[in-house]
Amino acid sequence: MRTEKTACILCSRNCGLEVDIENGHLTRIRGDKAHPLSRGYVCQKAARLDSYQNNRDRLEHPLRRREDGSFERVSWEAAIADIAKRMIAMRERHGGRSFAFYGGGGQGNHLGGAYGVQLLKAMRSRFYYNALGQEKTGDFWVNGRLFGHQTCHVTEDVEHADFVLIIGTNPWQAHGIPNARDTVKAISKSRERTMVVIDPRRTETAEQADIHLALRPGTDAFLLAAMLALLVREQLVNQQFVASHTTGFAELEAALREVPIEDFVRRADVPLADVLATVRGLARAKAACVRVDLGIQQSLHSTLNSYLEKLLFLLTGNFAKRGANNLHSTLIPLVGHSPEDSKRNWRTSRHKMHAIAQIYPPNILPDEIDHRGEDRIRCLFVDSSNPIVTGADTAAYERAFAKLELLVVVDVAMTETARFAHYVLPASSQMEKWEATGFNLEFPEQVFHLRHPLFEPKGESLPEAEIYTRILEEMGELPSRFPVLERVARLDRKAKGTGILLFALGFTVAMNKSYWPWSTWTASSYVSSILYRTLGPLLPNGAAATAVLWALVQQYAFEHRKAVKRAGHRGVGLRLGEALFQAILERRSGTPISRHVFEDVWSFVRHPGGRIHVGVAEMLDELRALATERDPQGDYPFVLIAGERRAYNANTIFRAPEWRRMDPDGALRIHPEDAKALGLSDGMRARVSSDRGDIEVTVAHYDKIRRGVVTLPHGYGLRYEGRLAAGPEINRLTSSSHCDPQARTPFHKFVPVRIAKPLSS
Ligand SMILES: Nc1nc2c(c(=O)[nH]1)N[C@H]1C(S)=C(S)[C@@H](COP(=O)(O)OP(=O)(O)OC[C@H]3O[C@@H](n4cnc5c(=O)[nH]c(N)nc54)[C@H](O)[C@@H]3O)O[C@H]1N2
Ligand SMILES: Nc1nc2c(c(=O)[nH]1)N[C@H]1C(S)=C(S)[C@@H](COP(=O)(O)OP(=O)(O)OC[C@H]3O[C@@H](n4cnc5c(=O)[nH]c(N)nc54)[C@H](O)[C@@H]3O)O[C@H]1N2
Ligand code: SF4
Ligand SMILES: [Mo]
Repeated sequence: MRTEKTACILCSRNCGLEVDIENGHLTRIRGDKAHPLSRGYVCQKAARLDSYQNNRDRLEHPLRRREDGSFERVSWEAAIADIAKRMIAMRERHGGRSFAFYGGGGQGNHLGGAYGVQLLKAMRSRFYYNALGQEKTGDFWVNGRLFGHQTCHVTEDVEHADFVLIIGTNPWQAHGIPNARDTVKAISKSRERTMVVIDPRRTETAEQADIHLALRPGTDAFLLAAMLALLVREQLVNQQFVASHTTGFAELEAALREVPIEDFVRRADVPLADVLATVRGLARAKAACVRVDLGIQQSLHSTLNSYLEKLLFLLTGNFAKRGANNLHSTLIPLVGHSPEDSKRNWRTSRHKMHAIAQIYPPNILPDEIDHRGEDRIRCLFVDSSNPIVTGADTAAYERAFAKLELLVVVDVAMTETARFAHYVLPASSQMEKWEATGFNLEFPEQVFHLRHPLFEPKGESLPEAEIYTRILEEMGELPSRFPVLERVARLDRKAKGTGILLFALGFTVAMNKSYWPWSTWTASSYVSSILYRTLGPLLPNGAAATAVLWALVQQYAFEHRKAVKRAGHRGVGLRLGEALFQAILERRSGTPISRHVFEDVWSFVRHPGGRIHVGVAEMLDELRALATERDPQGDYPFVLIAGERRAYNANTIFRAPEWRRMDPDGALRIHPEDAKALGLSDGMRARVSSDRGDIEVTVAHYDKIRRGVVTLPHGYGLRYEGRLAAGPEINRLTSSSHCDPQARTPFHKFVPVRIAKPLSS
């Protein structure tokens, strides 16, 4: 038995863990008290992580699909030779627009993506799809307008706020904020602090709130607009903040003055007195912040919601201070910036959709593959993602993926998506390789946790760094040796970092471009793989795949020198980066990498002059159009919230059904009165139908929801060992066209459905 440090990979919090390991299994898992962020915190899901590492769907060998749909084992050499040959042929015949890359990272793994996305360059393509494009791109688009760059990301200092407004998220189950349950409990217990929750459901979080605005689903835009209009009417706008830090307030104010407040509040069906109390509390708090998630991002008016939500903290001056909302610095840049008018921002063939934050929305992908035009996606890589289950409209995905000329899936397990692949390439699990995430979304202090391998790789599996570098080499995009860089790197490591300057200079000259693959499009700069092959082999303990981090750390230390030093790292120039890199490599419980001051937030605003542009024309148009909007439910009697986070779901990361301690069927939650009217008793089966499809579910009576609204969980409907396990395949009900006009994010939290007894009964 040995004890090791690592982190949980099930959600963006990546809590630090201390694990006991015996005979290839994680036998005991507890929170790591030495982790600077989570400080020993974990939720119930982490205890079962062994089910990720050891389950019968794990891949151990490269597989090739036969004509009859079954898979045969092939060697790495054969797989990579054939894949590279077909990719080159595809590029020559159909050009870069025939290729797309999907994923490249999940809740716990972002190092691999730095290697995977290089394939886009090799194929001369820009079509990068990612699950973020079905939840957060509307938010990123708004950030671009407000703050000048789509990489400006807002965080919320919930732990230090006196007033917390939680909209469309349930941190009790979904987390997303530091040590969520402790944090929620602490606010709830304190007399001085206030928590308001806007959610149609009385969630565990809402139950602890001072005010719960249980609105009608999909009416957030109305409610938030009314709240902003109340700020204006009640003269609660922080005029000083607005005058010194923003532009465009006059247009915004004019639009807000037209909002029929009482009408909109009625539409949301919440008590006006509670809305007023919320608005006053927000404006008068010493420090307030707003925390949001899918409840507004995957619902009607997604992008508009993201705009209005941000105006709540901006117009009250709750920005760039402790306990408020802030921008933060970024070590691993998960997203980029995509101006709509740039020629580099390719339009897709069918939907003419552009990228936001360098991400195309998964919603349009089936259509971009499945059409007769010459200009279509024919070749796709999917890495760390399972779109057949998680994308809107599963049937459309199945039809489209069956038409691909080459689909390669890189995963740790035989997923639903992998079943459609021509080649399935086995990645080593996140416990068998060096890994980390870029979910360092805190401000002012940031912690980065590099995890070391706990187990030997299963079978012939390889880390992504090796898989993609081999493909690039086979394609002839990368030479197999870099004699000069290798020499410099060797010198550097021998001299324990004294030659780092040389290496850095040599490298920068060689690359002559910014470091990160997402931000550069020069076909020559395969930065990640070159570092992997030159610096990588010299790093201790087989940490070759972390080589790409070295460049990112150097860049981070250069950009945020003072903040890095405040976190306790020492050194001048490139040596500061080197010191930070060493600390990250050595420390097993995570490394504090920076401590900012609140003033820094203003340097993260990218509009010239550092002003926030609060009057976003497109959004003001959409805001004005609300007044005449008709009820979107049509003649479907129920609204389904498709994809709730519950105690035992974690995207599609866990495959073995036995990992769930409760709710094995992922039941349909329905108000008892609604159920009674339909003759559905608790535990009975029912049929749920939308305009896309029908599924059968198990009924659970649930009185914490409005009548007319039902919910189903996310992350079920998987196959295990080839057989469909229990639980709803929710995306057989969802539609890709029921989506936000700006960002194309799907309205999963507002799916009109019918419910009935199953046909068989
Ligand atoms: N247990 C668990 N935790 C997870 C995950 C998981 O799979 N399982 N996944 C992780 C991921 S990838 C993400 S993105 C986050 C998502 O985290 P959340 O967004 O918090 O999760 P959801 O449960 O999808 O939706 C949040 C809430 O939105 C509410 N809601 C539904 N419709 C509306 C509406 O119209 N208006 C408002 N205001 N609220 C509405 C729902 O009732 C729900 O309580 O969770 C992360 N954490
Ligand atoms: N209807 C509906 N649909 C939804 C949602 C919803 O609320 N409602 N939520 C959406 C949201 S917010 C999200 S984020 C998406 C998530 O959906 P996806 O982006 O598809 O991600 P995951 O389900 O997390 O799939 C992760 C995959 O990565 C694999 N994996 C794990 N570790 C590694 C590794 O080290 N290397 C490689 N190569 N692979 C690995 C796992 O086996 C799994 O197949 O689902 C979305 N879909
Ligand atoms: S799933 Fe739970 S333990 Fe794991 S990172 Fe998220 S909050 Fe932490
Ligand atoms: Mo997500």
